[in-house]
Amino acid sequence: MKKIVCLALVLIMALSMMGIASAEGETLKLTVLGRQRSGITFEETQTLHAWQVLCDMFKANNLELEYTVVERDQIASVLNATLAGSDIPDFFYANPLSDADCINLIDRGMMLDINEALKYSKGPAAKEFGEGGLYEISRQIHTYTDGGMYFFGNVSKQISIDTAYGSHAIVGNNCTMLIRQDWLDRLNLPMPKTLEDVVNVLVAFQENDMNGNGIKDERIVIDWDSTFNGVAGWFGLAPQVFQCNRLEKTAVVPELQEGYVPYVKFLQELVDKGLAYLSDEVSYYNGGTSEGDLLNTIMQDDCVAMYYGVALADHTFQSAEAVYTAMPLIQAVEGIEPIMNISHGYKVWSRWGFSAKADPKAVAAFLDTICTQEYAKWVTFGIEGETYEVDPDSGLYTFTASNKYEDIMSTGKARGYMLVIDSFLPDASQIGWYQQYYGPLNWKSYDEFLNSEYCTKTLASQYTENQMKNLKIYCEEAQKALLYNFNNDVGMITPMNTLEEAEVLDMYEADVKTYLKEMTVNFLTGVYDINDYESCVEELNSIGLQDVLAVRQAQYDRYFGK
Ligand SMILES: [Ca+2]
Repeated sequence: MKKIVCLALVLIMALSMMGIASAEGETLKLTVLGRQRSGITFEETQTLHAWQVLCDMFKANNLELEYTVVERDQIASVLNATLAGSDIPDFFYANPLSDADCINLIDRGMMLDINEALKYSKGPAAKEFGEGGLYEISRQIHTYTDGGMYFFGNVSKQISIDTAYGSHAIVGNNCTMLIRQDWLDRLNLPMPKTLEDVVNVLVAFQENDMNGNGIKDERIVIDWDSTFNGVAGWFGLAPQVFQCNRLEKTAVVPELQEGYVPYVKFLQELVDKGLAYLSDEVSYYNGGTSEGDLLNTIMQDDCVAMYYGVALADHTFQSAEAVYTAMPLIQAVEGIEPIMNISHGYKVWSRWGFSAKADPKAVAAFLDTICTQEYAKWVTFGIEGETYEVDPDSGLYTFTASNKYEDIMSTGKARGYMLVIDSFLPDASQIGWYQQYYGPLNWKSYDEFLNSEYCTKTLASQYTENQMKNLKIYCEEAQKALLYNFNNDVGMITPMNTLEEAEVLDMYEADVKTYLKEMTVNFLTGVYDINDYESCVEELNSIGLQDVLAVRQAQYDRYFGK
């Protein structure tokens, strides 16, 4: 008899617990609209272990996501069609929308103020979107004029050094001019220190037929239609249009800077003397783009005397004896300080948003998931023991798998970054945050970094002596130079527009940018005459340059709290 009572009590307790569980554990749902990741399809992604791990992370917060993933080139039209109708997704990749489109959605009451959802956060999201949190930078630029936060961006924290211009991500994107050191040595020539030296060295390389093919083809290769090319930096030109000079807190147009006319004249000299070919329209980057691929192709002819690359480049496309050294900056014009591009170590980019009809509790559960260390590690490193290892002594995370499509599909192993980022889920990469190496991978000065165990042991074991020498030269230059953001500041640090600003940009910016992109090449090919520079500036102003510049400046003013 006693036994039965006990059983009944257990049964009642179990039933009442189930009752509580079902009230609390009601599955929350969100619909998601994103675009196909390049390389791997959504169907393929769903077959991987990493995908299951991701689903489990959301499930642990009682959340189920229902995905609609469209082709990359169709996301803009699908998004616009969807937003015009009634069946709006709860969460979507908003990057293809213009600023004016986004503001329009806010003004029509179609977007959820993320602050409202954060009230339901169980901790991680409230913390990370708050002061000192990882997403603080996103709150800063995505807060609209009415105080609501209707969008948020991807964020990342990289291995970096703190500078007066902000955090400098040191291991990737360390752009520098590189010169054939082995050719300088063979001719017993010193490192060029002036523009005249550069010309003389290039002439000497051709005269002495350094590559031995009987052709005067040894040359500097330049990305002509951009000021993101190293040479422009010698003339103090910002690497991108409307880039922010963080020292003066101003929006800068390189084509209007003091060094621009001397820059064009120097390029003209290189072209006229056959020391640079206009047909070499290359980008700094070692592959992955058509301009980067062209650089690799040219390199196979063993004729690249100088190019804009990265300090840690391995030069696999060059002949085996080629040795490149990072060039110290050249001051091209007296009174104009040369500049460098640096990749910011703490940044935000791209845009995501929730529609007003999304359940704020589900939104909180979503944000609570993506704001965890678990998600950030999954994005950046993947799954421990499968795609990364943690050194038990140093705590250093090492990614051990491959990012190549063929390898992912043959091994079934991938990190989150390759599957969902920049497509239908946000990025929260924190490479410098989770890799502990006797402390976080973040230093107070270049010297501190160069003397760190991470640099002298870990990096030194991964790169050649020459690559490490180039990194050191790069650091020494960065320490002295005026620094600009490697990425486009527009969209990265510019806070949201007002509707009036968005309309000005819609009206003028595309034409202005097209004109600027073609301007330098037009001088070099004789379409324009550099002696007639002033009339080009007048033309630019007549198509709205000053209006666009004023909007960008107003945005930077808000960013800096002016
Ligand atoms: Ca030659």
